Amino acid sequence: MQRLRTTVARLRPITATQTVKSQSQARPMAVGGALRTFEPLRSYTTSVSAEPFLNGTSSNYVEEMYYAWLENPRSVHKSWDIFFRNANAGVSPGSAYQSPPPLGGAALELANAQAMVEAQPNMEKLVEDHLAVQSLVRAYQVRGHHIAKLDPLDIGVIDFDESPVMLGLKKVGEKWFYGLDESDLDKVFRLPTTTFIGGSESVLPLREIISRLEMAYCQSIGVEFMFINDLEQCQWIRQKFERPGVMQFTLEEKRTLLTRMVRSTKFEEFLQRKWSSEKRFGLEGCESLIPALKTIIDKSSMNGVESIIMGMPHRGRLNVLANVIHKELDQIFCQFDSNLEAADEGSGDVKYHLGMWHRRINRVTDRNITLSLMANPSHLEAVDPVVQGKTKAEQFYCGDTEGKRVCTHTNAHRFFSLCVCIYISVCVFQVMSILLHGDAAFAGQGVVYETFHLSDLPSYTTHGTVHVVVNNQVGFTTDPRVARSSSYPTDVAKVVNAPIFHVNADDPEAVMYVCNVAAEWRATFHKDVVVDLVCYRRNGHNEMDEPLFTQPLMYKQIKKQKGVLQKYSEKLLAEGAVSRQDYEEEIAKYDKICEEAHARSKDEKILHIKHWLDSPWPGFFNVDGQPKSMTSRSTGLPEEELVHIGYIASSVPVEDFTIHRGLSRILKGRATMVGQRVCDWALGEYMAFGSLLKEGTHIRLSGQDVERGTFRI
Ligand SMILES: Cc1ncc(C[n+]2csc(CCOP(=O)(O)OP(=O)(O)O)c2C)c(N)n1
Repeated sequence: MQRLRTTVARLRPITATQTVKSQSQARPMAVGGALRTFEPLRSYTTSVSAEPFLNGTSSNYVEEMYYAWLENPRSVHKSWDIFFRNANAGVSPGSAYQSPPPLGGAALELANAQAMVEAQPNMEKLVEDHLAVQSLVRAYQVRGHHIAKLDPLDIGVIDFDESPVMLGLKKVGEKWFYGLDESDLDKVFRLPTTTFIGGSESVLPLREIISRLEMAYCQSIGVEFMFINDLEQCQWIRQKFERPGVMQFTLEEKRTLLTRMVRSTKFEEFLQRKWSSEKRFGLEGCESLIPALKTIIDKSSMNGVESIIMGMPHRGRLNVLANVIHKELDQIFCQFDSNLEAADEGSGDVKYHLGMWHRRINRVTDRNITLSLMANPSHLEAVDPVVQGKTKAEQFYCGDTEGKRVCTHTNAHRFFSLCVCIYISVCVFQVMSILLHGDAAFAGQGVVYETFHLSDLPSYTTHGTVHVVVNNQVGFTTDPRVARSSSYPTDVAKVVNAPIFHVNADDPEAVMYVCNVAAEWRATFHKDVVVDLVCYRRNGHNEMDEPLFTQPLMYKQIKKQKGVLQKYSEKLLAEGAVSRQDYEEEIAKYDKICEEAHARSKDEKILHIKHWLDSPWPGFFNVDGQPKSMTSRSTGLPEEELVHIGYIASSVPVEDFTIHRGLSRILKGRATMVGQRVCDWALGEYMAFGSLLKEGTHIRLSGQDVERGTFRI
């Protein structure tokens, strides 16, 4: 009812006070008697205002009746059913009304009404067409991603044969699937409240409806979200992708994007030029990953995030270290020098496994941001829960309990802080995580599913992780069709109702758009979200591998493929957004940066592990950069303190609280042990936890049975 009222309220301006226009004039606005119908077929001859029962407050009632009738004609009284059928068929409101059937004469009345309806065959078609348009809109929202142009190679590794049928435009005989046909294209339809394609228009011709749905759902972005069981979240996503003109970028944004693409592409080219026979697990084919991550970081910084913890496997790791985290290039390049000596144990082969920590100013927002890429083992996704654990811990110690900036100070403080600009220090420091994945590993490793299940648990949530999948459509040498049973590698994310934005990685603007939306989603709903970068892998799994052995057709296509930087620069040059000279200067500038860093890297003789840590660990190293000696203080406690903790562990914490008899026995047994100066394993653990708590150290026991204390009593 509430929904109906809202709908009616929105339609009020076009209700009973308007007089009916002639058929040609009236198009495309629906008018008169609140009838949610289609103008070309309406032909009232009397002013609606001439009918007293359609005016004033009764018009609200009529409207509600009408909408209820549209949904289900049997839900209203028969007399209203007849009235609406007649009115919809073009009978004037005065004549459309027929008195309710008297007792005993019902059959006759019904027969009359039926006759009137049958005399107006168009009315049924009207309702059918209207419902068909609603189904069509919904079909695009649900399955538009099946026919979106997601694959830069256009080789269609996913088979969505049934899609055109589902989208309702497949011909079944002379009609399309939902019963519309080409003759309906110029008819005007009222848009349902579940779409935003109209912008400020509430009615559109069918031709325009289809074209706008195609724009929103079937270009470079495929949005998977209709499985989400929250109406507000679905509406939020619809408006982000459906509103006309959402994908527009300023000149400055386009140039920044181009610069980021230059750096991402030229970094890999530089490594290839200098160390052509070294493995580097290059990013070629998914260069837009770098602007994608930078966009998520910029937007999150804008939303108040000050620390971002990231985890990723090997693909593009060096590029992320260089161009996202901003590790010094000479520190990266020196890793390729085989004469480099490890200063400490474990320093070998660090470039794909160790992490990095860096605090700096975000250039777009001018705010501080700390970026940390966690160390990872070779086991691809195994780092995922570790990233979440670190993020949770940082959030705990920063007081970030909700994933958003909460200022806890009073008004007086707020005024003071504004004056002296210390406001950042009194607000909660916000921490978030970003996880990167490979397509095969994302679908194949169970730890991904397990990590998703932690995402909404009160004790584990990190208030939303942005996941980015480098979906190069191959896992080492394995094709998707033999690597997973789901259509997309990302289907696993559906278990937590995370929206999934598939995007063609050869369209950097579309990538930037979805990354902005993903970061906003996290800031708005504090829930996980997935960006699936559909791309390709230009070389083999590593640069030494020959992919033509196992994927000959795919690699024939890849060899013909123009690089994404070339495509995007050509687009901006054609638009006049950038001049050729500026573009070439940008490339030369970055090449110079790389060459200079390369020259400096030759001076590095010793590899220090401290340059590759993902946390600052102040106080861990001495001034020479060496770990301080590992001594630990005595942790013993006086007996009276242990006895005190033991007795606390044997008591009921709340007064007048009745506990289970079995538990009471356990507590008594514990008190006896304390009195006898003996201790079992569980009491020993209790004493350890108690002493830590007593000195103010936070303890978190985590696992399925901690509430019962299965292994503790
Ligand atoms: C847990 C685990 N299983 C298997 C491997 C072996 N392995 C290394 S890379 C790789 C393919 C990964 O493919 P994908 O996730 O698509 O990433 P890509 O290399 O294509 O970027 C495999 C199976 C591994 N390192 N760790």
